[in-house]
Amino acid sequence: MTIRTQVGIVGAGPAGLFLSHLLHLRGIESVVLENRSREAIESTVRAGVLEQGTVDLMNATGVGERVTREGAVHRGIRLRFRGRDHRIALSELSGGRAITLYPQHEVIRDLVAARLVAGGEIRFGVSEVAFRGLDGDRPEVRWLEAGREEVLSCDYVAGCDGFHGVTRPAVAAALTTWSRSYPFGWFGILAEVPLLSPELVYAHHARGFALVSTRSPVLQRLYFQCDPREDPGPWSEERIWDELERRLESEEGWKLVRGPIVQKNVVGMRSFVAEPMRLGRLFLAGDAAHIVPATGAKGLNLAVADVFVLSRALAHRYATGRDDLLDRYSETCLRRVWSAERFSWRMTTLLHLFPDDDDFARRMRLAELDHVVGSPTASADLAEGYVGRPFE
Ligand code: RFL
Ligand code: PHB
Repeated sequence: MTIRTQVGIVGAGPAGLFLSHLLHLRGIESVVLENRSREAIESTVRAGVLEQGTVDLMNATGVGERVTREGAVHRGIRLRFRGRDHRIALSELSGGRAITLYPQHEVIRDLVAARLVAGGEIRFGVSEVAFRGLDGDRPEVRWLEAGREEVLSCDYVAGCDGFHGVTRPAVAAALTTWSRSYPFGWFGILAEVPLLSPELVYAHHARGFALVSTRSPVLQRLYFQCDPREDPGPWSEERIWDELERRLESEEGWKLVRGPIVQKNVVGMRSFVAEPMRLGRLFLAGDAAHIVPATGAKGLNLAVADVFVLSRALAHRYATGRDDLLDRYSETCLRRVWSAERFSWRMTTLLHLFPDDDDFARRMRLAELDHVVGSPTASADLAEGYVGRPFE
């Protein structure tokens, strides 16, 4: 069966769902194809930090009610090293901007609900997504659903299917890529304990990096640097808490509170960019086109910034028949992408231990940290990168 739409979107992550929502608000039809179930995408734990630009866009487009009510606005972060905390006053140093702690799967729930209420079409549980005619005027997306082959005939295709999706590989021959795998991963846990800190704590310790984040007043998210191949299975709760306690040690009376660990996993740390982000009528957006290590908390925010640019360019094309904004899509997005790549790489190298560090490298990292918290200019530079630039 062939379905006709204006924009075919592969992937119902933040990029795909936000794109579909933004296009709808501009009167453009889309169909979203997602290989997982609605339950799966609405419960997978990933990001937590939303930039002000992301929250502003949610509010401006009618999906900001819950993030405004339930999200926690943070106006600073703490860098902890040599057992002491140093506050980076994000808002004071960035002209009043702030970050909001609100789980990614709640953003997904808000967007899915908004799309379905507006009559939007999201096909869950599809498989074998493939493309035809991506370099022509009428690209097609084909897939299997409940054992049947379906075809979407569209004007444009958006590849929003994340780093492990099928869209980027389908055009790989035309792309130039840059990447770096870091020699460590993050061991992440969700724990049922009360708030551990009023602001996020990024800790640099001789045993490696650790991070205290939050999901709600009763559920906390913590991470510590580990071997990228670490198997979280054998780690007992006690061993996890012992490791976190060591790395988060404080001379200032801060105490780690232990409690039940309800989830644990290990994620890799990678930087990756594919250029260009547009090939004919195919547009790549979000993790399908670029990955940042999680230290800078930028991935979801970059995905939203991409589709903001794309929705505006498509709306301009449909309204005027002109291609100029679509022609500039890749270049416009890549400026922000490379800036976020630089920031995330810098935060990662500043805070982690690298296996080949010698004593001098370790000492230099401490000198860098002293510089970042001691120099108002360096603190402001970090704050500006962390809160992110407005989307416009
Ligand atoms: P996603 O979220 O991966 O969504 C892609 C969707 O496409 C589907 N899919 C397919 N559908 C159909 N056919 C196929 N062949 C398909 N293949 C895949 C997938 O099922 C999925 O639903 O990509 P998107 O939309 O580009 O969004 C990117 C963000 O999810 C990602 O950048 C962030 O999670 C990164 N990230 C963070 N970003 C932030 O901005 N702030 C943070 O605080 C933050 N913390 C994090 C993070 C990522 C982490 N992990 C798990 C790597 C913390 C962690 C631990
Ligand atoms: C998170 O809460 O998951 C989180 C917070 C800060 C980061 C990365 C992830 O830098």
